[in-house]
Amino acid sequence: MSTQYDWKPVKEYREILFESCQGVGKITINRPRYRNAFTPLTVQEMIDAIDHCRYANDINVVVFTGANDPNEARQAFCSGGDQNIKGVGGYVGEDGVPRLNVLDLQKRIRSLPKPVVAMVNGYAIGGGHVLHVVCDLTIASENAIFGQTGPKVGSFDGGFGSSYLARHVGQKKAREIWFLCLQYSAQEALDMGLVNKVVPFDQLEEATMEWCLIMQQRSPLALRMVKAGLNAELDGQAGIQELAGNATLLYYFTEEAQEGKKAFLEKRAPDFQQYPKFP
Ligand code: S0N
Repeated sequence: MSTQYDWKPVKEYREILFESCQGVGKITINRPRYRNAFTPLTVQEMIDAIDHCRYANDINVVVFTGANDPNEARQAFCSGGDQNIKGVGGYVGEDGVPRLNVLDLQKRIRSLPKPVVAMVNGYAIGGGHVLHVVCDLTIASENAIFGQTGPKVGSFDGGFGSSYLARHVGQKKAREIWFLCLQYSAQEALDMGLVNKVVPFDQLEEATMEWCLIMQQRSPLALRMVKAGLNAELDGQAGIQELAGNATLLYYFTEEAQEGKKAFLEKRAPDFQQYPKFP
């Protein structure tokens, strides 16, 4: 994909690219030879990059995408776990230990207090499909293709990959997607509410950046609270913990909260009654 943006490298990795431009952090799975299938290392690197985004004041929105092979007619966003290294107990890392660390990445995407956008430039299949499902927004190019393969290749994601998918497309459609393992065009994905927007391939990055820049004109705290609220509705106790944590953060900004701390340090009883109670 050609770019008109001045992407600057943030950190060097082996299997991903991590760049930023205009407040947007872009994480690109860089294994086009394997349709951007992920290994434990790819996932570990994505976790490291998204953790960086969490603390970086100059990154307000995160974009996930896949690298293109310019010699290939077909492009991929991500084709899920690398089947070459799937062993007993998970995907075997360079240390010889099998693991399923993509679940940790999913949790981080959902709990990042900043919007995360999947910029889907081709196949989003298997765990690669789940990756876009857990992102807050999905913008797809017209050539994008979506689908799960788990029951065809000996895996499944009964977590966010199923429950959150069903929240997007409904229970019947989610069961169809998982039980039949068919592939869906970008237009079909749009029609079923699986993606937010479909654009021509050569406009994908521009359309994604346009939305990223609009979101950066909105209140970051408001976006953070809305994301936590939308997550909490689905995530049970863990979701409530996130939402409540954000409420605590806001409470710390109040004089009422400051009074508690001040009274403790001044060795006196706190006077909480001096503060207004909002009906
Ligand atoms: C993406 C597809 C549809 C593209 O088809 P196309 O264009 O015909 O290309 P191919 O010729 O098939 O592929 C080109 C080369 O790339 C290799 N390749 C493609 N995908 C993978 C892959 N996932 N792993 C390893 N290699 C891959 C091809 O082999 C080919 O190489 P050469 O040239 O040497 O032949 C098509 O490629 C496709 O269907 N790919 C497989 C999709 C798939 O089944 N993915 C795995 C699904 N499972 C998961 O993702 C696990 C989910 C998961 O991680 C998880 C979730 C929850 C809980 C735990 C886990 C966990 O297991 O960790």
